[in-house]
Amino acid sequence: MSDREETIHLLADAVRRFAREQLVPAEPTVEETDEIPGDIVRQLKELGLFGMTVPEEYGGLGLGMYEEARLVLEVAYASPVFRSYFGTTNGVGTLGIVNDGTEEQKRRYLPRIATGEMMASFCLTEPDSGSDAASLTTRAIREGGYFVINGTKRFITNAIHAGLFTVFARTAPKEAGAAGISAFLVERDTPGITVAAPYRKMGFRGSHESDVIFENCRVPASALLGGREGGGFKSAMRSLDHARLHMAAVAAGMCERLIDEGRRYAIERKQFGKPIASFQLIQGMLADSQAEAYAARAMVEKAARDKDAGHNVTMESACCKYFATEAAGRIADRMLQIHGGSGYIKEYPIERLYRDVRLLRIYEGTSQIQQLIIARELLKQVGA
Ligand code: COS
Repeated sequence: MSDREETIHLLADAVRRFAREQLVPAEPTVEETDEIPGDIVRQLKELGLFGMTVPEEYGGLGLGMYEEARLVLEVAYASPVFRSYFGTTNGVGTLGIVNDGTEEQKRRYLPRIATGEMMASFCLTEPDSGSDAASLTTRAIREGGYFVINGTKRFITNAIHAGLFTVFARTAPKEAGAAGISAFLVERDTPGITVAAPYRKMGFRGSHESDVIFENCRVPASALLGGREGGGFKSAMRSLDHARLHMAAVAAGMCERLIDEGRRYAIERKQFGKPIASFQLIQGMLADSQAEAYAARAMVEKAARDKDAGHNVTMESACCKYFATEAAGRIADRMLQIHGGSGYIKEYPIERLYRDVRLLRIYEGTSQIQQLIIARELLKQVGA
């Protein structure tokens, strides 16, 4: 094992223990209070998790995709809400800067993001532009050395905590389509930004999503990501390729937890004079789930290694996100079924995890969008 591999191995081990010993026991409190306790946030920072994707020269861990996936698989054993707190920041909230930012932009933001001092949100979705991201209508109009941004962004994760927003806005008329979209790095204290109260959701309590409204929000031209107009859509897609692989790792980590919950209950619970784990119909549900969880994990690890080797993984990350999140949904359903009536009450974690896992098939591109991407890339391979 190289020194680097040894370090990552130790870190993954520390994250594994942290998830199981600290995060899992904190889940009921997070559910009740809708907040992640300050002590846990402090420990997430100490582990360096806010800086996973930030290169070492800017104070982050500078992880490759495989290394990132390893940590995410461990942390996602606990409620996905914990991951959401730092993972969105240094996922879609930061990847645009890492991939496309100017040197000045990297120096200004990445060190603070890496320590968790500054959180970052990704503002792409709008009330009338979700899956069809290229149809967004937020405008950024150049006025001398400034751009004036107007528009509403929807479902923005961590907006109430964020110090920085990556905002996608149209700098060219609608007819220019995706090529007319630019990205801006907008600081929270810029006049003209309103962050609405967080939504009340089906699950994911402890993670906060809000509308962010930009009204005549004037930002200097230096806020333009990469200093270049028109590159915003491609930058967003590139960030999403990465984030979808990360999300597949979240789903694969959750699969392991869900199976542990189902197995534990199946061993404890007795009916017809025996633990229900001894019944073959229960075993069938466990076996199908384990096979799918293993497949999800193997896919993520393979695609992550391919990405690290420099391959384009647009299709593979869509395959991973699609398969792993759908598998997690099926597994949550089976594990709840194993719990029977007890799965439907709030006493067992499965009821909450079942609600939480539902979101994975929707955000960062629905399953149907992943299908479209997979088919598009497959056809592209033969020039069709
Ligand atoms: N990486 C780099 N460039 C990409 C890309 C990728 N993964 N995907 C598309 N592009 C480029 C294309 O090559 C094209 O550029 P050219 O015109 O120079 O060829 C441009 O971006 C437009 O691509 P396309 O025509 O495929 O865009 P569409 O409008 O058809 O949209 C989908 C494509 C549906 C895939 C996109 O809108 C999408 O991902 N939607 C879901 C959005 C989402 O995930 N939202 C979740 C909330 S954000 S957390």
